[in-house]
Amino acid sequence: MPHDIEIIGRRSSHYTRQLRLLAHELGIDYALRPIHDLLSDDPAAYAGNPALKLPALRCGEATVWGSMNACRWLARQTPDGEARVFWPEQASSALAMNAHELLAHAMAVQVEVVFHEIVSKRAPDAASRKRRASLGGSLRWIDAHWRGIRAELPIGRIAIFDVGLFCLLEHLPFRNPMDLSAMPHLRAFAREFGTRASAQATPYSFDAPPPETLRTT
Ligand SMILES: N[C@@H](CCC(=O)N[C@@H](CS)C(=O)NCC(=O)O)C(=O)O
Repeated sequence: MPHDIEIIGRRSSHYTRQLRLLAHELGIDYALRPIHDLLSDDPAAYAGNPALKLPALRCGEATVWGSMNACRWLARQTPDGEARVFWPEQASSALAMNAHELLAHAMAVQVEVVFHEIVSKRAPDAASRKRRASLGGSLRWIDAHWRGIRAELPIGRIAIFDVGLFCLLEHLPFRNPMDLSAMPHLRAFAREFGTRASAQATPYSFDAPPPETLRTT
C-alpha cells in the first residue's frame, strides 16, 4: 500500500461503515480515527471539512471529504481497485439510476430522522412525517423493483449500491427501528450480505469517548 490510510468517522455511522466495508472488501488496511463530538462546529473536528460532515479519508498528503469521494480514492490505492467496484454513475437504465437515487436519498434522510427524532428528541411534526414517508417509500420502491435492480448489477464486482444498502439496512435496527416485514427482498439481502467477512468486521458501535473525558478530576 503506498500510504498509511486513515478513515475519520464514527463506528455508529452508516456513511463511515460504507467506506470501512469497502476497505475490507478490497483488502486495504486503514486506521479509524473517531470523531467524538458530532455537535462541534469546528471543521478541524471533521478533518477540515467546512460542511461539518463525516466521514473523511486521509491518504498521504490528501484528505478527501464525503463517502463517495473517499470510496473512490480508497479504491485507487490498489492497482485494480477502481475496476473491481461498480460505481453509482455506471448504472445506465432508468430503473438502476432511480434505484441509486433512492438509496442515496434514503441514506441522507436516515441521518435527518436520527438527528431530529432520536438525538434531539423533537416532537413529530409535518416535516418529520414527510421524512419518514420518504424513507419508507424509498425502501418499499427498492424492494418492489428488486429483481430488475439485481439484474443490472454485475456479478463479480463490488456494487456500491449493495454496500450502501446493507449499511443502511443494518443502521435501521441500530438507530431507527422500522418494520421491514413487508420488504422481504431487503430483509433477505441484509441477511445474506451480513455473512460477508467485511460486514462482520465492521459492526456498528458507539466509539468510546476520548481518554480526557473519562478523567474524573
Ligand atoms: N454526503 C455525505 C453525507 C455524510 C453524512 O450525512 N454523515 C453523517 C453521519 S452518518 C453526518 O455527518 N452527520 C453529522 C451531521 O449531519 O451533523 C457523505 O456521503 O459522506
